[in-house]
Amino acid sequence: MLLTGCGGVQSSLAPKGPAAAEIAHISWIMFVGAALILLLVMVLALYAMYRAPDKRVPVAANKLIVAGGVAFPAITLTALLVYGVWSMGALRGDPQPELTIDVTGNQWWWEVQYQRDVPSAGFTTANEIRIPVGVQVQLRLHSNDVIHSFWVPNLAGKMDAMPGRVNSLVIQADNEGVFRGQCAEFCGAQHARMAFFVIAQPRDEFDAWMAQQRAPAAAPTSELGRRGLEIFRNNRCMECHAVRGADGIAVKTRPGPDLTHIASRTHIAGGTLKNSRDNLKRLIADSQGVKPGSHMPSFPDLSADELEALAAYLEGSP
Ligand code: HEC
Ligand SMILES: [Cu+2]
Repeated sequence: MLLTGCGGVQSSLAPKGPAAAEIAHISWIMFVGAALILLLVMVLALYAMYRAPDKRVPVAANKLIVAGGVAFPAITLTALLVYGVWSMGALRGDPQPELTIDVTGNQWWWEVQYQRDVPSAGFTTANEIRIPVGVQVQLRLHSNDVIHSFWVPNLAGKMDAMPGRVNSLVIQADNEGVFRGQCAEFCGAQHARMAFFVIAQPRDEFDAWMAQQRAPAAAPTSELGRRGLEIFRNNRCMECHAVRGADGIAVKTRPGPDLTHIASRTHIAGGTLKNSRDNLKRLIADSQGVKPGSHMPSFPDLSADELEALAAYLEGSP
């Protein structure tokens, strides 16, 4: 049990960016301070219990109460409050974000929009936020339904995503890495399967990824892929999913994740499954088994061949 806490994955005690480092610092100060005070109280309790009565040093009760019960907590808590407020200021600081990303909570997945204000250059992905290493990135947090909370413990504190309001959170990763995050506010049946990944990459890799995402999906070249696109068109998939390039509509909001370059994502269904052909087929056929209650219907009537074609089309490979 104790050792599972030491891996550093999704742990605020393993900070990988300045905001998280500040939070970890406060946590340690509070932990050590509380441990010292507990030690003091225990020593006093043991003294009172076991010291021979005739050898005890008498202290007047009201003196003890005024010193230990009023003055001491007032001083320590005030100091902690001042330090906490000061750190909050340092956390907010004066961000100079190089990049702004719109992240929208949905029951139960995250929509991620790059350059939302410039539709011709923008693109949309899901449950995966790529950022360049070492720069401040501003996230504008929205919600389409209920209150969610965006939390990547290795990089920053929690921030609510609320309907009708835009909250801002600045994240920065000091090094390359993949940081798991999760919705941190109970938001319904599949709240626990609403994870996401922040992937910090060197600038050139990030720019290459941006360019690749910006391009529309290529038309399928294989027979299987073409069949997959046809099945995709004929099964209501497009009512909920956009694939830029497949339907002639550049950017349009649909209730489900944008599937344009889904092959490039590491996971599907809010971190529930690794992204593989088998898992794509499994999710499409049995979404309600994988994520019961989710807004993606199961398609149990698709044959194994049809599922294979659909997955091949979505992966953009034969
Ligand atoms: C009624 C709307 C709706 C329809 C119709 C629909 N989907 Fe979905 N789909 C969703 C939603 C919502 C999600 C997100 C589920 C979640 O993770 O909670 C999703 C998730 C997915 C994902 C995983 C995407 C990711 O990045 O996590 C794939 C792949 C997918 N759908 C494929 C399909 C295919 C193929 C069809 C047609 C056979 C289809 N969907 C029909 C709503 C729909
Ligand atoms: Cu949630």
